[in-house]
Amino acid sequence: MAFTTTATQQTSSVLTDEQFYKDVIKGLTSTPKRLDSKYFYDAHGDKIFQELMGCEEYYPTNCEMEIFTSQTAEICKAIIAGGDAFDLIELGAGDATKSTQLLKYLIDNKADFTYLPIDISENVISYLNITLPVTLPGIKITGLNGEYFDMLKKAAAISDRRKVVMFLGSNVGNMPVDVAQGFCRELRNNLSEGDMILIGVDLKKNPKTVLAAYNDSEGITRRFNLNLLERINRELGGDFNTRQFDHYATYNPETGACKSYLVSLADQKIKIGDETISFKKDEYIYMEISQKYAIEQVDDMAVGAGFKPLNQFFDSKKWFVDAIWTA
Ligand code: AVJ
Repeated sequence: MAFTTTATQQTSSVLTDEQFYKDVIKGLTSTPKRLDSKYFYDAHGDKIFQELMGCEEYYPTNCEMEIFTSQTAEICKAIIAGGDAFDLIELGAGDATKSTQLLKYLIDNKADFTYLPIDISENVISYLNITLPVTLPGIKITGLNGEYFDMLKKAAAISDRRKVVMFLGSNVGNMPVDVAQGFCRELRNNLSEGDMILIGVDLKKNPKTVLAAYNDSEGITRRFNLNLLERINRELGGDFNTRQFDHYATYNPETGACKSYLVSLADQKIKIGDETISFKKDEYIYMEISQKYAIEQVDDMAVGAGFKPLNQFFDSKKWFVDAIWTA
């Protein structure tokens, strides 16, 4: 599968170049320097992330795919048991390969639902709007391009049916634990009693296994990170030389935080529009967190946010969990 379409019929994008520029300058003038990983996902980043998902060392996709293919009926029955007609909302849908397993089962079993994928990538949303009706005949789909909560509110304005919100692939890991907790609380506040969450969480495991997923031997993760510098060059008129930056990933088994950085290989000055950003040799940009959880923390997060844990589905290695929570 590849994102090649450029046609659009999505609800308008809310990510402007001005916001991107402001966030980049703010991040790179902070101490320590940082960039927001949500900006990884332009058309190039989407493609590199797809490569990464096909890479042996990047296990989360394979684990969640195993869960969705081996326990499709159990998961879908739990969703359907919550009530008749519903909106199936997916936060950060990406290419929807994993959710397609569930969508297909729901359509085959005549469940009455509309699929509302939400994604920060405009490229992803136009791709899904065009391709899913072909691969899944009979699907009702409304793609929403933008930030999670903006689009969730939009979804609530479109329909007042029961909501089932999927937040898969350990997307929740892109937030530190306390932020994730607040995010789940806000999610709960945007939902009503009887609504559901299906959340995919990457679990703590052998630290070497985790680290290898974020420091793969082919260097795909490296390219994925460097692409954000290239995106800044392309869209904001930056002059980063990506050969002057190195990818560095760390995993702390105590906290479960896997973090990645780009390290400057020289003293250098970067121009972005009218701004000049100075780097010292060995100075880093903090790029991303991919938080891993102990299984006990997953129910705690649900309860802390005001949800009731209903179900947990594991892959055979117990490296990943998809949990259902009810509001
Ligand atoms: C899309 C946020 C789930 O953190 O595992 C993969 C992104 N970054 N490799 C993750 C990512 C580097 C991914 N998520």
